[in-house]
Amino acid sequence: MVSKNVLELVEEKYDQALKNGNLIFTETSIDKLKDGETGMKYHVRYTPSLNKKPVSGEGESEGKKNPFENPEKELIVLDDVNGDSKFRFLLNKYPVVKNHTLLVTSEFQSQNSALSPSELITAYRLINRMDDEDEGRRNMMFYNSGSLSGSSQDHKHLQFIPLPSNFITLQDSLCSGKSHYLPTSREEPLQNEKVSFAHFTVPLPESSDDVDEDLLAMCYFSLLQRSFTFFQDWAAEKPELQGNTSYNLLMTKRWMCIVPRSSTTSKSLSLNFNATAYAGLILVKDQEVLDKIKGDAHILDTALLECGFPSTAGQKTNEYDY
Ligand code: B4P
Repeated sequence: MVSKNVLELVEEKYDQALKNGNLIFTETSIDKLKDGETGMKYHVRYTPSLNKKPVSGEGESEGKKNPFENPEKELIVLDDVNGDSKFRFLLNKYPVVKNHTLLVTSEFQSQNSALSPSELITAYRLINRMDDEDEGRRNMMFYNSGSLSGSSQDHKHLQFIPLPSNFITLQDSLCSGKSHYLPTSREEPLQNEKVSFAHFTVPLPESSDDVDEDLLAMCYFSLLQRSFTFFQDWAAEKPELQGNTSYNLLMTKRWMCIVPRSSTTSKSLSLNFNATAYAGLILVKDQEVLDKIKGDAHILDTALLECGFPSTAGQKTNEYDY
């Protein structure tokens, strides 16, 4: 069971690690933008200094090491999250937002593997413990899976970031006022009709008492199934990418969403996206790119589609079923 005071532990550990230089926080400036055509809101973070961060698997030996095999003890918040030696809970060493954390498997597992029911419920419980609705504190978990998902580490890790206060994500708007249901061929996952990229979303139950590992696993697999339809069609069109099943999973207490991915980088914008981008949280390291986005926020919708697949809003499952 996830300990009750986990948020306190995260904050204490974070302050200590920052003070002692075990964690490298990068300052960002933020522009709040809205795409007038789709209504999607964006928080665009700009940080030129992140260009200097070591790239995993390249260059120095530090970059090649698996950081989650023997994590730095100064970053460990919980060494054994559930008392079964399966998961550790760590601080992100290179955050751009305070209290960015990671749930990592204690033994190596591939970042390409599907999430287990126990990983899903552990992530949900962590969110539940760290959220405080009265104070407007909400967290989002994301899982970048597959080589085109924006992931840079192969060891299985789920990430948690506090959402900006009062920020309404694409998925929040979709799920507002909707009750939980499990997608079937009669009732499709939600997608915003104006947004161009596929983003299969389901509302989760209001009360955490109604959420268990079976419910989360059923939601996850029903959304994943929709994504696999694209990969199957793709095998015929782009045989070089056959077998690549990259996607982003995003989850808050209110919803779960899966975005199938076709590329890490938008060519039109020269910008990399991970899961956070599909909730409207964009990280930009280049001034020229930032200026373009500020000139017309709608170019983000096009760029996100380039790295995803076209939306199937309004189509029935049997029209595009796996
Ligand atoms: P991945 O899934 O592999 O990759 P990522 O989050 O896209 O981050 P990436 O490493 O590619 O960095 P980027 O410049 O895009 O996650 C690996 C995670 O492990 C990362 O969080 C990484 O920082 C962390 N990590 C690496 N070495 C570690 C170590 N020794 N100990 C503990 N953790 C370690 O982005 C830079 C940072 O900003 C990343 O932290 C990223 O997650 C975060 N970020 C990106 N977009 C963001 C957004 N829109 N809002 C807030 N944060 C964002």
